[in-house]
This record gives sequence, C-alpha cells and structure tokens, in this order.
Amino acid sequence: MKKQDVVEAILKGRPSSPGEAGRGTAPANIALGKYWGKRNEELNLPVTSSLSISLGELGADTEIVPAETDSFYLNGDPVPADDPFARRAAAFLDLFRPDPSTGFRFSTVSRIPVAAGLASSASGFASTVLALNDLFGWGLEPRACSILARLGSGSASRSVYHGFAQWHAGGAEDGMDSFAEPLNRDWPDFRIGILELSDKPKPIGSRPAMQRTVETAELYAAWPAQANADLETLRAAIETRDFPRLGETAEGNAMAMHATMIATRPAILYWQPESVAAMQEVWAAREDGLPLYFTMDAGPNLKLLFLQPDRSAVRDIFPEIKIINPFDQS
Ligand code: 2P0
Repeated sequence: MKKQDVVEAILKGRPSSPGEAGRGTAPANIALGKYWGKRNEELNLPVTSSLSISLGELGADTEIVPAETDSFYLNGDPVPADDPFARRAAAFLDLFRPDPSTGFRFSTVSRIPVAAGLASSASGFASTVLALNDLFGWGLEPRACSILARLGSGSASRSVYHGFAQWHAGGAEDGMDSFAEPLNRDWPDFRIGILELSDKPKPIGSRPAMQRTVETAELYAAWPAQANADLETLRAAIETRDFPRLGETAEGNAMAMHATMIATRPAILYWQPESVAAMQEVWAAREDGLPLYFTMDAGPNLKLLFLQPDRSAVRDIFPEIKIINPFDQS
C-alpha cells in the first residue's frame, strides 16, 4: 500500500480541479503521551496511540496557488527547489497534482520561533492539507484531513485540531482507522513553558531515530504497554482536571520514551548537560511543593507543564521560558 493509494481512496468522487487559491492554518502540538515507533514506514502508521496538546497561536499558515511551475516560500522568502523544505513540500504536493504538469506556488508562514526548538513539520503538513482541502473544495471532514496530514508526518495528524487530541493507532493495513480526534476538553489554566537550552544540531532526526529504536532496542518491547496505560491515565486526568496526575504521567511517559532511545544500539541521547540540570531543577521545585512537570521530545529542550496560578513561581526558576496558553488562540 502506497501513500498515493490512500490519497486516491480518500479523494474518490471529490473535485479534482483546483480553485484560484487555498489557505490553511494549523497549530503546532506537544505530545503528552508520545508517538515513538512505526508499524508502517510508508504510511507513518504508529505502534501506539498518542495524545497531544496544541500550542495555541504557535503554528503555520499555508497558502497554495496553482502555477506554471513549482515555487516555494518560507516566511515570505523564496526557498530554492533543492532545499530540504522545498523537496519535502514538493514530494507531498506530488500526491495531489491533478496531472504531473500542475505546478503550485507554495507559501508557508511559520509562527513558531526557530529558536524555540519545536518541530515545525506537524503544523506545516496539517496546514498544507487544510490549504489543499480549501483549494480543491474537497469538503473533507477533519478525520480525513488528519489521515492525509499523517502521510506527511505522523505528528501532523494531531495538528488538525486545537486543544487536546488523541491519535488512534488503528490496526488496518491501509491506516484508514489511524487518525486523530479532538478530546473536546478545555483547561483554561493549562500552561506550557518552552525552555530553550541548546541550539546544537541534533545528533539524528526523529524519523531515523525511531526506526533505529524499533529495530535495535530490546527495551522497546516494553514501550507499547506503558504507552497505552499512560494514555488512559492522561485521558482520565484531563477529564477530572487532575493536574499532578497529568504531569506525572506525561513526564514519566517522556522519560520512558527516552529510555528506549538510550537502550538503542548505538545509543540515541538528545539530552545535553543543560537538559539534565533543568530536569533536576524541576524535581527540586516539586520537592518544595510546586506542581511543575516537564516533557521532552527528540531534542535537548524541555517543555514545562504547569497551571496559571504558578506562573510567576515557575518564571522565578526559569526566567527565560516562553509561556503558551494552549486555549488562547487570539
Ligand atoms: C511526538 N515525536 O509524539 C513524538 C515524540 C518526537 C518525540 O512525533 O517520521 O516528525 O514524520 O512520522 O511526527 C516526531 O516525529 O515523525 C514526533 P514522522 P514526526 O510528538
């Protein structure tokens, strides 16, 4: 099964001629229950379900306009066709060209500060799918948009929504049951603090890293059960607004994911000394009674989890953090 087969199945009977222009907006997201490992590399089908919170106004706006030839723009600047950004976008657009000669002017404005060390592929691919849906007038449901976004990048399946979202692993070979859905639960006091610790280049991208983990880490066998249990706990904690339970579970889940990477051969370690120092500061603050937790992705930075009333206490410890209110999209 190829990506193109999935696209054709979803777009069957939908319009195939583009309009004048299409636009889409999507937020970035941070997983509280992580996606780490695929059961199908071609379709980005995950081993486990995952659960995320979107990052409010931090995200991407994409505009797609049919043109004679392809051209690519990032934050208003032209990007050469051989740049990785343009190549990845072109390969994704190939799935949707009415005929191979159709070109696109593809323009993305990312509202994620480069320095924040956040993945931009999730909001990038989700906003691209929403722009295509607008351009062609497909009228696709969010669920179908989530499946198409997943074909670009797994975590993009969750960026079709604001707030908490769960990406169901599904079990079908064609991945038609592997899409994200919103939890439809808000939490106005919920805050995320982005703690940028290092701008050193990553030792390895998350895509090859998760592949190597699945292939070589004996410890990975323990991951699916842990991930599934954590997901249930996270859902219950969101339902009851039990913040310590959510924080402990999200933090433990991130550490368990990193443990599988450390057990990979050769080992994958995204942490820098500054990452470990910050973890210890979080734990010390918690010992002192502050309900502060962290999560980490495929990089050295921490994402702090706390509630609005503790904002200034958290800022006293980490003055440099960027604070995000996921439920404020203004
Ligand atoms: C996540 N990450 O759940 C996990 C946690 C990184 C660590 O999703 O290969 O860019 O495009 O499906 O989605 C990063 O991986 O990977 C990621 P692909 P993706 O957020």
